[in-house]
Amino acid sequence: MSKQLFDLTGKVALITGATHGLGMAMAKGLGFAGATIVVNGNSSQEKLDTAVAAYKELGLNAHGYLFDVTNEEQVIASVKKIEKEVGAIDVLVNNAGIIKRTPLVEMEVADFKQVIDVDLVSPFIVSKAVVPGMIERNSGKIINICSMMSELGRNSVGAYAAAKGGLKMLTQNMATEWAKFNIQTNGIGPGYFATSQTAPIRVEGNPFNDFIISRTPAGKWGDPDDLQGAAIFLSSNASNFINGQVLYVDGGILATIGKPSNE
Ligand code: GCO
Ligand code: CA
Repeated sequence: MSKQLFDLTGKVALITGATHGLGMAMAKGLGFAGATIVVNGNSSQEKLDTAVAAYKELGLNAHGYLFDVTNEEQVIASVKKIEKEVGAIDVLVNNAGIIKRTPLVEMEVADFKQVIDVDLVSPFIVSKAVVPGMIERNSGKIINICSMMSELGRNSVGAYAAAKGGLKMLTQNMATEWAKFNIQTNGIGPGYFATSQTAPIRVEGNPFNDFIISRTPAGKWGDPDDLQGAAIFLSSNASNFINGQVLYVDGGILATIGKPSNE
């Protein structure tokens, strides 16, 4: 019974930006729970093919689609293609994102806008393309990948924080508009995870590395696979009455103010 609640057999899940990092970890989780996974990448066909091969190596049913999530025309055409070739999209994970670490006074407006475009506007673009089908079928799951920066500020990541804070509110608004169609829209807010995105700030001896470890009650960086459970939960029948929530998977960062360095 409880196993069935989390079973994704027969479901098709589209995960944007799933060629590496947290997107890949969550896509693997959905695949292990039985879903057919549709992997979106943007940088190159070669990188996408390598990723799809890696999923298949694990025995997962995976398909790759190359498109730019900020380009509405490409998104609409790709969603049509996916629904024709793979099947109706039951689960959408809006994961693709970028970060630029520049203090606000030094940041170019064009760079600020690019971060907003990828991290905030694209979840709207992709959802807008996928949701009409979900409304028609009266069923769907949308997961927006938020961040610690949906709740907190930090020096040099102003555009990213503005986008991720916005994405939290977009999640609540999607829930407001779409819950009545049996579409559950929620967010996952990863804490600090060991990925290529955080590689520049994760170097041994870097004060930021020590800071994150001491700031996190669990005392370590997250392992991307730690996100699988949250992704499966919010994609499955186990979350059928959960709407507009962000589930933070952060080793306890948001639970505490932290501790002085001598404790
Ligand atoms: C940073 C980090 C974060 C993480 C993550 C936190 O520079 O503070 O890169 O932004 O990437 O999103 O949830
Ligand atoms: Ca189906």
